[in-house]
Amino acid sequence: MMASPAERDTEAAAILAANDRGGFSVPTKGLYPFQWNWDSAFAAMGYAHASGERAVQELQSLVAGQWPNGMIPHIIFHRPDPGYFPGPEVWETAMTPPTSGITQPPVLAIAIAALADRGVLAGERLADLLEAADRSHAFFFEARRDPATNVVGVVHPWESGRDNMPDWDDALAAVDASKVKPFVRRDTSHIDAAMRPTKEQYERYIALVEFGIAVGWDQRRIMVEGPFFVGDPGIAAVLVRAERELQRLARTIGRDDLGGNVDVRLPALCDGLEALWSDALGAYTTLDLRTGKRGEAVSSASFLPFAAGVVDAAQTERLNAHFDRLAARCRYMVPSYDPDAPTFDEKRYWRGPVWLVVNWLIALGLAETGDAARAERVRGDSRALVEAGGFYEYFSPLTGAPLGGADFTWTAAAWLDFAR
Ligand code: 2M8
Repeated sequence: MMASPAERDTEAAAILAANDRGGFSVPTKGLYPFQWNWDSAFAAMGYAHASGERAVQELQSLVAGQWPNGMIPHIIFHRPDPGYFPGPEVWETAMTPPTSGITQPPVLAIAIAALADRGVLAGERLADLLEAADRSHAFFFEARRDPATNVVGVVHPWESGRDNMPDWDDALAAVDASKVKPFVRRDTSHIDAAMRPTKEQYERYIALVEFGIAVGWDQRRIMVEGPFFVGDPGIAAVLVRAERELQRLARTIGRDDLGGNVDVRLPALCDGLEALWSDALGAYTTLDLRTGKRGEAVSSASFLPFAAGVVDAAQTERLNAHFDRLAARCRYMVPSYDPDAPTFDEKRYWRGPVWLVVNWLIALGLAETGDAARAERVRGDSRALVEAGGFYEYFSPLTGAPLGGADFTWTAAAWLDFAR
């Protein structure tokens, strides 16, 4: 049902309030009952529209889960909830508060910058959050960067945030799941199984968790010896942008010590991102760091390097050609996977549907490179999706049908801060 922008504003604020668990948000009631890493960073930018204090709290509660090695885990289990699998008893990380054992795209510094620029985050609290971001970026550099290529990769598809994107298929299929004990998924009791990853994929997701447990969650061993390590243009591009934001803010507040390591890390990270450019495809794509195989189709992550400020003129031309081809095929940009690929699936999670938070970062990058028209296509489509369909987890790029969980925190935040 089509709602007016003002009605959607009210609904978005109500969703953020309803998903507030007292200082941290859950992505949505039922399906995801804990705090998720990149969801929270986007949520903070949404909360800032109602309360700067609440926005700052969201980031503080996120960094409360940071590990001694600097990793900010992908889930923080502040309170038990039987409604999600795998919960803390499966991860066995022995952290306080209990957490998962992997990370997610480091949107944190981007959110810190947004709050600081709005004037709701300053002084000691800003410095403390920047320090947490710096330690998290150092973790990526040490434990998620292939030293030979400088490519930043993920050790689990869940780390990418784009869980079942087809580019992970081959590397995931090679993971041995024969010893995984039987388990009961909870996601398919909340959502139609046709919109979620398959059973075979879930078994391998759990096999990767069991590998982490077997090596005592030694994050370098997981990168070097683990069964899955794939270069990810999504996480690599977000990290480069996050490093730039960290450096800018550290300089602004006269704390060069906090941004000092960026000088060392950034050139390597930019080289690593360039190593994810596929000339055959004319786009950034994944690179399996065990086998050397590159992803063969564009995904929404192919357009994220615009926000990292690394795309040259020749690359822009080739990415624009893909963008325009996708834009002609899809009523709503940006599909999470190439609709011309045989593995595209209009409804299945990260294999095709549009996600507003990815659109948010893509549009930001396009606008910064001076491409107002394509940026506006992405923003306008995002707005139209919510106006017609509400605050769903994801949407069909072909019809705009709302999919996945309802009343979603980051979709509400994306509406308030980007799409409307
Ligand atoms: C989805 O991932 C979780 C695992 O982390 C799941 O399916 O159980 C992804 O869309 C991820 O990007 C997101 O952060 C999370 C919570 O919204 O859900």
